[in-house]
Amino acid sequence: MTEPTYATIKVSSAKRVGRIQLNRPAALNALDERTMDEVVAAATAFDADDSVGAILLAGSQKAFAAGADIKEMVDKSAAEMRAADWFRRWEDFAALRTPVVAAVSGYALGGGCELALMADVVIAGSGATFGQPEINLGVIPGMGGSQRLARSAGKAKAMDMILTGRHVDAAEAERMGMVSRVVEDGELEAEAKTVAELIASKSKPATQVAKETVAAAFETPLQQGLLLERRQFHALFSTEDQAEGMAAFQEKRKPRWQHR
Ligand code: CO8
Repeated sequence: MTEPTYATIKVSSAKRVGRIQLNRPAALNALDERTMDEVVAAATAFDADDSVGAILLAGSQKAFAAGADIKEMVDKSAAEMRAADWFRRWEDFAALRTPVVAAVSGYALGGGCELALMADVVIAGSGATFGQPEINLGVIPGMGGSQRLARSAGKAKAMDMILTGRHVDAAEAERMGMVSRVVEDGELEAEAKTVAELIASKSKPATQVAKETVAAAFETPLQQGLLLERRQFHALFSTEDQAEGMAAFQEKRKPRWQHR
């Protein structure tokens, strides 16, 4: 099978981690239609690949992504925006079963911030800047920001960021619950890789089910979520990895995951 070639992203894989790097430096990784298609296509391909246990999404040092591509949107009519429904493709990204680790350096604005919010673990460099500046363009977030920011950071912070368009630095983003960890900029790449490789080294059915179950917490009432968790827990006893993991504990050795 020939590997797909991409124009706006760089894709590689090693140690069970599939890596996608946004690569439109001249536009600060602004998400135009082609970039969105390529990110979703590459992530979907990794998701279907048994040899990939985590996806690492990165930008450049200056920008994770500076938002949806304003130049591509500037002349669009409401009818064209509605017909193209550009941002719907991110539903496929949000539905990935493989855990996604985002390594955020520099600007994560608008769609870039929303892309980070779609990741499961967000590692930020200390110089990273997050923001939803769409209000300054006369629009609102369109890739999930109003919903996901409110869920991860709460109403007060979501309203503050979305209504004022103000940027927050990595430390504030971490306090707000948008970010899992902040590391020195120089350590970002290594830390994100370590986290992705660690997740990828676990049992794939277990990480998939863990992601799915935590994600359900944002959709379900507590009792339903707790029931789902117990059912998922029970179901994992049908995997070879559960038997292996518990046997390895008893035998005081490292588990050898079969990922099934
Ligand atoms: N789209 C297109 N091009 C961009 C974008 C963008 N979002 N961001 C930066 N660029 C381009 C610049 O135009 C510039 O190109 P050129 O050299 O050809 O003029 C190049 O990248 C470098 O940018 P700057 O010269 O501006 O770099 P600075 O270091 O001076 O500033 C900033 C960096 C602060 C990041 C600045 O570029 C900026 O403010 N960018 C826009 C940020 C923004 O507003 N993002 C939100 C976009 S809208 C969105 O994401 C929501 C999508 C939902 C829409 C809902 C519709 C249904």
